[in-house]
Amino acid sequence: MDVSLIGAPTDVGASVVGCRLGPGALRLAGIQAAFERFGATVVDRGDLTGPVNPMAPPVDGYRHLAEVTEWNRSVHDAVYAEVSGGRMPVLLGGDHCLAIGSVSAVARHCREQGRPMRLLWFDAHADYNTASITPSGNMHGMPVAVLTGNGPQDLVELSGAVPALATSDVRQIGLRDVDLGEKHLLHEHRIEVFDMRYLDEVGVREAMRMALDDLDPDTHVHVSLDLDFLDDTIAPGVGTPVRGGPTYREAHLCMEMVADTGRLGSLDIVELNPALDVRSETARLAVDLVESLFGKSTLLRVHR
Ligand code: 5AB
Ligand code: MN
Ligand code: MN
Ligand code: MN
Repeated sequence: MDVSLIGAPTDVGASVVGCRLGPGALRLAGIQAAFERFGATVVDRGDLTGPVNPMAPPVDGYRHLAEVTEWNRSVHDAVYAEVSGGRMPVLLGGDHCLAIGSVSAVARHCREQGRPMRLLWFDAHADYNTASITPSGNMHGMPVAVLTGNGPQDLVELSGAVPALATSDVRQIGLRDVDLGEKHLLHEHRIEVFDMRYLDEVGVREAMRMALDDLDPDTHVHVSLDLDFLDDTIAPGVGTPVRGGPTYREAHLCMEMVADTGRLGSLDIVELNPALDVRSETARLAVDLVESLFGKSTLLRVHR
């Protein structure tokens, strides 16, 4: 597997700043070596550049729409170049608005190839807000809505088709902080959500089995990993921490089960906020999870 690292050092989509430091912190924590330990060949494409965070209030329901659009165009182009060249793009965020660009690029590629796609959205939040229901105007709370066709035109059209992906291609895992307006929309649009209550009731294994069912042999799986998916006690270095998330082992099991499909094609690691991290714990945990995603737990021989 040929992996390409793409840094996007910005927090234009958030109101808590610090995610702009994410790519550097992930590199320092050894992200490249983690891929290499499990047989990947890695090229680090360095960091994209884009507008600074204007720290401005929202306008018509969107904070920093012009800047968010510009960053996502860059992310889209960089991710598309890698994935269409047969490589696995890994986006080092940055805040989660950047998944609009990365997932749009992957969706464009899959459409061109006639391949199905599955988006696995690991997050404490649904990121399904629109301009009319957002409580904050922060665009890192909107990417799933934009990707499925609800949002500002330039971003909704980024993949070259509207919507970039069907609601039936999305699985959300780990949710536990969903705004009331989002709940109504998720329900209305029938998005498949495996929230924390569901994980508690049926267990991570069964929930992941369901999230990964019916994969075609050539389905491209995209993992969008918002680090606030993890319980806040093990991942303090995020801008919007939420209690009651998966434990260390539960999170690893999620990644291990994705690895077992053999279909991982692209990855976002987002929302790391090194300014809020404690001794790089969260960055190092992200690196551990990457190892599981690349098959760390797969034994060559099972002794019975
Ligand atoms: B994240 C909130 N729903 O829209 C909003 O971290 C939080 O990418 C969004 O999941 C969190 O502002 C966005 C309250
Ligand atoms: Mn998110
Ligand atoms: Mn989140
Ligand atoms: Mn966040």
